[in-house]
Amino acid sequence: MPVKAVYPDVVIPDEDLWTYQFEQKSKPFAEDREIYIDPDTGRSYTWAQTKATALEFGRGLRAAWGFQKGDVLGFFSNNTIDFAPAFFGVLWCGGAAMTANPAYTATELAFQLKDSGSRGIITQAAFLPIATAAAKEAGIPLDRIILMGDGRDQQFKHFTSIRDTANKISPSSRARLDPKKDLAFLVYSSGTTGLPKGVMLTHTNVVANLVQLLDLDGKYNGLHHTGEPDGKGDKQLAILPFFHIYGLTCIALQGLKMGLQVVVMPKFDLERTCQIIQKHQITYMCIPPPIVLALAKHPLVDKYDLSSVKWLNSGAAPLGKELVEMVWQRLKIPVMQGYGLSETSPTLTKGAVADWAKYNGSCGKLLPNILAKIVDMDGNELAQGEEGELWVKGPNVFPGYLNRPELAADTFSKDGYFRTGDIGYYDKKGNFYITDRLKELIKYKGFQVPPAELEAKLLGNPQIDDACVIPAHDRERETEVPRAYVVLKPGTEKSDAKAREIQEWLDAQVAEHKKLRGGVRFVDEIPKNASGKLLRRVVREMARKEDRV
Ligand code: 4UV
Repeated sequence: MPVKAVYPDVVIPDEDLWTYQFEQKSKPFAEDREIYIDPDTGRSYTWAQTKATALEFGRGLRAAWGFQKGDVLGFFSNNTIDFAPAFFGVLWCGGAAMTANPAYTATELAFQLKDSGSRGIITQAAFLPIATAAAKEAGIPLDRIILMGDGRDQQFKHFTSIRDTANKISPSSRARLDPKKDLAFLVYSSGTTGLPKGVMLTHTNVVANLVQLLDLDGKYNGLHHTGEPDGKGDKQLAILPFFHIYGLTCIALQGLKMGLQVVVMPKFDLERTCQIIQKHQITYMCIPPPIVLALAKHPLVDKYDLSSVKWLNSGAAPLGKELVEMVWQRLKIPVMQGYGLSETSPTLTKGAVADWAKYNGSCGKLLPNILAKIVDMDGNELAQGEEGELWVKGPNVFPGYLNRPELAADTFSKDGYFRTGDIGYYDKKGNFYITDRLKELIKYKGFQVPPAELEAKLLGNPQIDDACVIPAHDRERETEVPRAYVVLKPGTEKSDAKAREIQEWLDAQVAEHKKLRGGVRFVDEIPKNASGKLLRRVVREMARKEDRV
């Protein structure tokens, strides 16, 4: 029997995201409540301003470009308070927002623009050199690049000026959507294997995950638009990027729906984080494990008063129990874990704050309406306590990868479960533990690094005969790092200098988070099975031995 969430089911409204966020008859907080706050400039959006700006931008986009239902706009930006008003503008038109990591190279961005069929790009002035190069490569006219954030550029329109044409379009002409079919977001993930693919997230997927999260965070984790520490309600620091599903749903969207304030940081910096926590009296944060590490160990932390923080949620990559204990000893802040994937909008399991110490190491319990099973290699269901692959079913699970129907059979089981590619087990109380990964994905500080992408580049090097990239473990930084095992062409000298040369050659072609921080190792052959399939597990064992994990 599949495992059912211990929390009672919740009702998922059959609504698109705009209706769910902006058109409810009653709302528990005032419309002039500030939601998105820029700590550097003091600029902010209230709930009502977010809606009004999105509406104007949507009307402007439709007037200027004829942007309509089914169209895609590529978001290439780090965090800014303009992010949510801009993507809601896209949703107003009936389009989908595709998000890309602003650390990408032009080629990486162009791939995603082409693959998603993006009609334009919204970015910030600092990213224009890459955005324009990628637009050229993807065949997007340069007048389809618009800006958001504080920077301006003479050549490119800011999204506030595209809004000037809005009056040509009626405010009541919002696109009518089928929430179960129409897409709200296209985020990219390499899934269990291969290159990044467009994860199609429907309006229902995202609305469902918000309803599921709200139930847990409101009832068990004490999040509220009024209350501690000053009666002004909970306030989160958005360190996680909005281009990644964890930041998009669990911060940008959840904050707006619950009336929680979101102080938006453009990019992580430890000292700035501590300053903002102290100044803005931040009450909770969603973060990846390397930031838990910094809070546990970095000397800077002692200079600041972080006592306003009620709890931290760590996710996106594995977290060591010891660090959780260290944060408690040092700061008296409970750390719990959440777990999910881009493909599940994202949250599948989350801890309740009262349980953090008792179930340290667990990623929490299934959110309402989710069914799960742990299976062996043949898909047979395993019992409680037994380790296997985690399969899930629920309203937040995506329908498939964009333009890749041939992947459906590998992505979903015959009985409709999504195969996460993660290995774990659950205990008697329904707490889940993620212990390993079956799929080839590497996570550097929570960011995806698809090994297939790096291997393809390595194989294009004339000095290399074969290559395999696997996750090595960097204890100092509490993260996985990509390491390449390489077979050199006969006669090529194996030396430290050659390893460095290959590493630098590859690093120059990829985004910052994909760099071969785990180094290059030379081997005589890459282990393969009889049909020539790479035996990654064997290579991973080699790395584990070397790293003594
Ligand atoms: O697709 P993605 O990049 O998505 C994420 C999502 C992270 C989330 C989501 C909801 C939360 O509440 C939360 O705390 C974090 O990262 O990568 C998905 C893969 O990341 C690994 C796992 O291999 C997924 O398949 N992963 C995500 N969370 C954890 C994790 C975790 N807590 N422990 C171990 N691995």
